[in-house]
Amino acid sequence: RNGIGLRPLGSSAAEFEQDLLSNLYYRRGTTVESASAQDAYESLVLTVRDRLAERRARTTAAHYAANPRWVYYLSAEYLLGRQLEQNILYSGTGEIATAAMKALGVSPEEMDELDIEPGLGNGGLGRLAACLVDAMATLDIPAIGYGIRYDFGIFKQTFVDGAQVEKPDDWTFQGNPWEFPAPDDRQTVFFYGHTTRDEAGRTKWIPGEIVLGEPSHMLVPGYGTETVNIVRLWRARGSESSFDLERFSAGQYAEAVQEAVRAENISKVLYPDDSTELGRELRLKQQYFLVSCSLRDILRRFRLWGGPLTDFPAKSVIQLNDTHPSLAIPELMRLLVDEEGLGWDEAWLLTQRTFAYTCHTLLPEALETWPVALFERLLPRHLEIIYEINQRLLDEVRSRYPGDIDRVRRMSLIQEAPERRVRMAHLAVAGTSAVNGVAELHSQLLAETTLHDFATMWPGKFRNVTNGVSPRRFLRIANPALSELITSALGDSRWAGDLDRLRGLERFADDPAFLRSWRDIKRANKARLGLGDPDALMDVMVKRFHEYKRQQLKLLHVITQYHRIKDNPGGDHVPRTVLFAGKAAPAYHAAKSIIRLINAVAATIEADPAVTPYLKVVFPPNYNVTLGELIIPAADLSEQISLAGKEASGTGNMKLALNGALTIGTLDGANIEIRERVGAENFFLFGLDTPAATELKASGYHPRSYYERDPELRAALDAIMSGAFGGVGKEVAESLLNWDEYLTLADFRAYAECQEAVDRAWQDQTAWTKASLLNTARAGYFSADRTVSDYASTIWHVEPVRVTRD
Ligand code: 26M
Repeated sequence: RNGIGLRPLGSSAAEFEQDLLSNLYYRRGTTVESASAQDAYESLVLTVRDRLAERRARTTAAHYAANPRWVYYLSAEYLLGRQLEQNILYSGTGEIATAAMKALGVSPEEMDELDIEPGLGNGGLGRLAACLVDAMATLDIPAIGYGIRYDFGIFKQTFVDGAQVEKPDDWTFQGNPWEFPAPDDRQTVFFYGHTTRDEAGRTKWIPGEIVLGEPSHMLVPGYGTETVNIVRLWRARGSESSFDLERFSAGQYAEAVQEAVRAENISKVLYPDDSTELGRELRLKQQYFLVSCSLRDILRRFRLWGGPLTDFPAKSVIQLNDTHPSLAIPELMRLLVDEEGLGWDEAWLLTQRTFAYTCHTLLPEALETWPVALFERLLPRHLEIIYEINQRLLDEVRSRYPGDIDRVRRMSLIQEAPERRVRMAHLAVAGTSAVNGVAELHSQLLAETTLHDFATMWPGKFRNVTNGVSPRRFLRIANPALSELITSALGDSRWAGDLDRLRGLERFADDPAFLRSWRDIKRANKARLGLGDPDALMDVMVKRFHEYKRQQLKLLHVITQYHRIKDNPGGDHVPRTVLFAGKAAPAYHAAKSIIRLINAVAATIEADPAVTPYLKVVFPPNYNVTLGELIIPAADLSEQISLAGKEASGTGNMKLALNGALTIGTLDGANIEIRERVGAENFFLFGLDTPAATELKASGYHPRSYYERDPELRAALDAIMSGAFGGVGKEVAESLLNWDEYLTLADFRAYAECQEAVDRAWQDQTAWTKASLLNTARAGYFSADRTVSDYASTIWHVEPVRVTRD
């Protein structure tokens, strides 16, 4: 028996198989003869899960004994990806699980197909949260990720006549065998109502609606360690009294459940928005629901220890993933002042010391603000607290900058015109002790532009923590063939937990046999993906659709290539497969038009036999983590072509470089750091930099002048305007010609020339493969383990707690 009083689960194939059978009989209640594939899958999940649950129990024991400072990561989104393969890898059950599957007559591939990806996020921010919780566990940091268990995740993207059509993602239709419900830990959440003062002068919030938050958790094991942390996800429920039996008995069935339905709608669906504001009441309710449940849970855990409240920040650091959970700041103030009876100043110091804030954008329209009127109705006490915070903030501004009325107006938590709104980013900066951007350039621009006044007043608060990605998910699991080659070259697989070790690959950069293996694997990954000729250059642009990311720039270049091939059918064109994948927010019409136009161009090219030998455009629908794991290892070229100064970091850029794709990119986000590390000679740089883009906008930008001066650009836009692609996409061309917010036309020529350099480089396959290898070898910095270790040492000030085997 080990330290937690359990006989450890067996590590032999026979024991694993026995446990699998037990689960099939006793948990699923079926037999080998009548088992469905789903029965086999769920039994397998339970068998793997039990092994992690045992580690989880030991982790909890170790954490309680150590009484450490905990990290609480608050995020409205988690894009965890499929769980089965990762949990088999992390639990070290690969061989015995494969043997047991064989004995049961099922294949790993079949089991993976049944493993549904929880799509509880939109894009980069949600996947970053998943990579960071993975890395926290890997580094033995005591941590909990808090989030929302949406009934419906990010919509499923389908194409109808080339246009995006959204379908609901009922991801738990078959249940979710990875999840542990914990109804005992449910919390009560208030909404609406009003505030009153009692005799002692304390404020009380009398709510108008009460909703329950029911938690469940998924296990987050670390790689190469015994630590198993959790993400705790809240689901909204009506209280027991929300069912109106009287009405039901009177036959008013809809009315009888309306209160419960209203409550449950809070966690019904993920908002499919990415960086465009949309001020829906239900969204604000979601945010407060997450914050209220999580903070009460954090305080409950703190009270288990029993120390004085003044020690709260010594035992807890709460990281806010963007402003989505920033209501946690006034909520903690409310709990400390109204419920615990602390004085304002003391409560404020504790609050500031507890929180840190990560900003993920620079786009002003993506900074959250909420109408004061909505706040007043939904969260009356929080608005009072925000006013009080604002008063003290602006007093400080006035005393630091006497007479500077404009600065006071700019820094206020309240925007006055055209309507009064609460600025959540200002609240997040005021209420935290550290604010970070997600790449060097982003952090610098935040301090110089978006949050300049705050950075001037509190320079010590502002940091950079460059993003990173999980090397396990995006190299070890996504690219098994390359992983094996790397392991055999380096002599062991320690690189997956210590990514700087990839440096050791550099000594194979001139080894012809090794380069041949490297290239063969890339080719096999393209064949596995099955989209286009595996000998063609695989040119990949995968990310959410947004005008600032400039999928339209890539598309204009595709049309130019099409024209060049048409004009010179016998030329020695480099064969390319151009792959686009990504979703557009359902209400983002301009982005959806670009999707529709890409599909129309793809169809036109596909129908032209003179062009198909050289150019193919593919657009697999429904890009998600699982599809990314298939596409990224197959990429030769990584498109990172956002307008400089707009992409906070990017993380797809890191995943692709790690898998040996060469980047064609602008000096934006983390592209800059990738280029510095992999070497300028292994990176295709083009386009305006941030100062040049700012300058061009300021001096009056006329997109039409580029159209007029550049015949190829003109031909591409004219083709769209004249209906060459089934009449589709005229609004895309018009918007570029008349406005072109993101300087697409200004960067077109530089981009086209840079793509010619790509073609030339591709013609020397040995040199290309060497550059590919060097991208992988030098991408170690972009491990999420490094990111988390930066957070731990510069912001969280936390220490690892080792979990022992017995
Ligand atoms: C806003 C309002 C209503 C509903 C949803 C939203 C919303 C949701 C997600 C707004 C923004 C959201 O995400 C922004 C995002 O993903 N940002 C990306 O974060 C990555 C991780 O730091 C960076 O690498 C990307 O550059 C950045 O665009």
